[in-house]
Amino acid sequence: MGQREWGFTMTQWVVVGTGALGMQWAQALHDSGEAVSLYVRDSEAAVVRLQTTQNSQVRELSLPRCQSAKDAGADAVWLLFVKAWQLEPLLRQLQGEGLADDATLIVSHNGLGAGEAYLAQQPNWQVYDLVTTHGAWRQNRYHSVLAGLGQSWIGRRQPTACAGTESSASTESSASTESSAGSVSGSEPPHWLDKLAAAWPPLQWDADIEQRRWRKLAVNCAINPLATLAGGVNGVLRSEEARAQIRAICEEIANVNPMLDADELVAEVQQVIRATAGNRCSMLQDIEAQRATEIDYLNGYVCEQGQQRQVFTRVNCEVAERIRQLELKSGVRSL
Ligand code: KPL
Repeated sequence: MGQREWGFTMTQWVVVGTGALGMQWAQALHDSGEAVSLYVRDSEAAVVRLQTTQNSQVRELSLPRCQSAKDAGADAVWLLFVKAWQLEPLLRQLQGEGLADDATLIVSHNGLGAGEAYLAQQPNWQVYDLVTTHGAWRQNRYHSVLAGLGQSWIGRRQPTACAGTESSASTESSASTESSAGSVSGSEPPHWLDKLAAAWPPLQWDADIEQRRWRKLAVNCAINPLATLAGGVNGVLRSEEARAQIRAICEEIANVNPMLDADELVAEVQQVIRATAGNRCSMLQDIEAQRATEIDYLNGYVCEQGQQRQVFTRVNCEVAERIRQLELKSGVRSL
């Protein structure tokens, strides 16, 4: 359990990085009276100054910098808002710095498959997945702008429906062990959930977070690469041609994961396109900023899973290849 003071359980939250959503969660936890620090590696300062904008109102926030995993204390709850490809190097870094053997980690990124094999080797880590539909973008390194309010779900990490059986078994065996900061079983919410939910509602416990992650995967696989290839805001995907591509992507995903229904996925994608019609998706922003995209964990992941299971995923494979070509051109991927 977390540190107890006068009968209350104190939770120490550590937000990793200064991604747009991480900064908004840090602000929300701070506003709700929680002890939050920020893990940033490229600064020597004791304090990190952030700005967050919501409804055109700019707010300033100073948070203590967590200098290494050891500083955070064994009971800390880590919020990892990173790009999918940053996850594994980050976990290795934290572990090298002395992250607690039974650390509590809340992971939030687009896609599936990131750091999966590595996480499976840490049976005592308490890993939770956070899926959110809040939208935010970074005005600069330390300034996050909230683009739209959404909702969030969190659940204990279960083996990916399509993950290999070895890693599944070791993750399952850890799901029923008690942690210093986490829950006692895979389907029971941890003691800190209410605080997180109070900080930025609505946030719900989802005992089957894996299926929600797959649904978000489908939304990202349909919108991100297609809007990026079209070079426009998400609203460009309302064309007939885009609708046909979206359907093909969703059908392939539903074939890889038969727990999903292709019609429901298509409807969800169309609803997100309507709600974010004026936004430039994160993949397009990455390409424009000459950053690596998350394609390997989106359509690339679906393509790989299709090949492993001998399920037809031609459209996802083609789309992944076209985005990789863009990355090659901009020099963020090498052959
Ligand atoms: O999450 C998104 C992203 O840009 O990564 C979507 C849902 C596609 C909205 O832009």
